[in-house]
Amino acid sequence: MWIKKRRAWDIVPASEATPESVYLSRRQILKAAAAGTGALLLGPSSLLWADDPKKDEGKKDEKPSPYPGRLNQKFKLDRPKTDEKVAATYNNFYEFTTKKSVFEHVDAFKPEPWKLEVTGLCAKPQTFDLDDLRKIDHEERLYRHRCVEAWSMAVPWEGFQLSKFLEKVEPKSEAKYVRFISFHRPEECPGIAQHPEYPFPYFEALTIDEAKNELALLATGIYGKAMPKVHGAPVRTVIPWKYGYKSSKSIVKIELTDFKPETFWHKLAPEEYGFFSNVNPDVPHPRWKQSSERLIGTEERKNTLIYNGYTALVADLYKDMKLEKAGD
Ligand SMILES: Nc1nc2c(c(=O)[nH]1)N[C@H]1C(S)=C(S)[C@@H](COP(=O)(O)O)O[C@H]1N2
Ligand SMILES: [Mo]
Repeated sequence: MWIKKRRAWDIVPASEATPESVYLSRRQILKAAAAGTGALLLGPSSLLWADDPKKDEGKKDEKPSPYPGRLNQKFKLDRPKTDEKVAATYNNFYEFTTKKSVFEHVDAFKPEPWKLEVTGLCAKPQTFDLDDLRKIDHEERLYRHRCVEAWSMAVPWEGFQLSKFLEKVEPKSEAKYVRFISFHRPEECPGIAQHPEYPFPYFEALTIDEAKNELALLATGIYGKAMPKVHGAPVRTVIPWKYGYKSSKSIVKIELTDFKPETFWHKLAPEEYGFFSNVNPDVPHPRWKQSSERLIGTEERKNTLIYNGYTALVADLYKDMKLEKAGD
């Protein structure tokens, strides 16, 4: 019975990101001091008390929350938002299970603390922790989200433009592609041992121009809160004009390359999943015809839109290319 567990849409609250261990150990030291055990005399920890040690006592160690970000009015939906619980109980996240009930398999997943390394062909490679990411100005964007399995949802993401984030590392002119690597912790992910045929960690990629497109997001939340485990806590990409598998969940590394990187689904089935994987109603996948889609929750069917309805913002990226295959 899943309701006995932590509900799938319960998020890791931003408050859990506070260095509670530091806070507790400070209180423990204070307690020890009060008990006269002389802890304060033990080595350099006493330097902690250069300022008044009591001034933070009883105060919660709170960080400003970036959620919800300011709604970016430019991105409008042509359909109602998907119900939050529906979106959080129907997911693809193969590290946990190949079924849609990911929420029943994420108990062991510990998305905090976390680090995101940005490396490769850039002048300023850097590693970001969650506090660094949450300090970046967040916005909320309503996007359609379309899986190649022909279902879709429409959700409010919380995050910032990938382009703005990449500026921080100063990509070199030789950087032509951007690779995204997801986390790899088999001990927290029951799906990994169950499916040795899958080449985890999950890996994906975009051209640098796609990554710089204003639609491409680095998301740290959804529905006005920090990202729940099922949607790819604590940080993922959102590439709304492409099939869902191009949006990588729970990423730990972004790499700028001068070569075209291999991608997870292309490696497994190159005939079925191309590199570009733009949503295209006219090009069927061998198992799912793409002309229409099922809206999860309401089960309504809608005609699929080329580029998932984002033509005005992305068509220029592909104007000189001939794209034919489902994935292309
Ligand atoms: N690391 C990782 N990222 C992933 C996947 C996955 O299995 N592992 N599945 C992809 C697929 S197929 C889809 S449709 C979307 C689903 O995102 P959602 O569950 O938040 O709707 O995540 C994508 N990102
Ligand atoms: Mo998908």
